[in-house]
Amino acid sequence: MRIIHTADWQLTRNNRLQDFKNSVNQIADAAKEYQSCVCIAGDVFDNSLPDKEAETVFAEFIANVYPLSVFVLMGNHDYARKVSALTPYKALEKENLIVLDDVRTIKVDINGEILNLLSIPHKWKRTTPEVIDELSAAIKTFSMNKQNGEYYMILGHFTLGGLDYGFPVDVDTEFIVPREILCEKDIDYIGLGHIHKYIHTGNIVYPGSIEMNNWGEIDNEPSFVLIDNDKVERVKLNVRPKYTGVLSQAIHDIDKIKDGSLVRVGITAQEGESFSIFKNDLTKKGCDVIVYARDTQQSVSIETDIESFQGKGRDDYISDRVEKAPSCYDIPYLKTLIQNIKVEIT
Ligand SMILES: [Mn+2]
Repeated sequence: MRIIHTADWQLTRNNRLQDFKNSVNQIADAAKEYQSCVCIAGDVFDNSLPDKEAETVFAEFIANVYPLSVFVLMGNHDYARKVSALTPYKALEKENLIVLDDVRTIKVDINGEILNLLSIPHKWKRTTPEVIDELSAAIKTFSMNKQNGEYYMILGHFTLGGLDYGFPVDVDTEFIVPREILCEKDIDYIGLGHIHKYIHTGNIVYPGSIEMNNWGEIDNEPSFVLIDNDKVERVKLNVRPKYTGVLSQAIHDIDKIKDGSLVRVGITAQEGESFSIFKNDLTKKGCDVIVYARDTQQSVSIETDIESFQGKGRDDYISDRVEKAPSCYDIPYLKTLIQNIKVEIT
């Protein structure tokens, strides 16, 4: 039984969709090479109303790997109460595209081997005792009915309780599943999504996202997982290099910045001229450059890399970010800072 486990594609129309598509293509190539099915553990789309560009990447992937089976689970980004991002795909009733938007078990024949899947989509905004009871019962039933020689896998999109993720988990707003209910010993593989970095503990795996979604993820190397019977292998994706730093440091690091990198630079209102020269150098190296506005005195930074956000013009986006800045910031001051930087770099 060969299975590719991936998650958190978060496809959306932005200036980085090509990077994501590049990763999707590597997953398709691997699936075809290993003749494996593909399990996407949630958040294939960035939101419940995916744009045409994002849908095209996904639809092309399905066509590309045909007739290999693709199981796609609903995550919190795909989720909508009535019609989710996945509902139209479910309506297709395609044999090789199985949409999992509910807690249920399915049994499928994959090249003569039997795969049993229990799906746990992200339908709850937070953990309640009732939900945990429901899931616990479903997992128990699933593991108790085990047939010899068949493969048993849970595909889930949630935060697994009790792990140290390196960032705080808000228990009031996160859907957290306690590890104790997963019946780990009785399940062959527990394939999760939602946490954007590779985590492998026991037979529980988060494969990580397929590209960096935001700059907080710069150190998470994107990957997917290839399961070949008992063997579980992490496969790192070949993604473009990234660099982030304030302008003075970035200028110092110019030789370290690899060709074709995505580069993010923090600049102050006074640095416009040196930034222009630096940006020119980077462009020659085939890099894409985005900036964020910063101010040394107030240690303020406002993202201005708005090309990566859909549906809003650059200036609207920046104004919006400034308006919504935490109240500890001096809003009129921020406006002036942004305005100065815009004048400096355009
Ligand atoms: Mn998620």
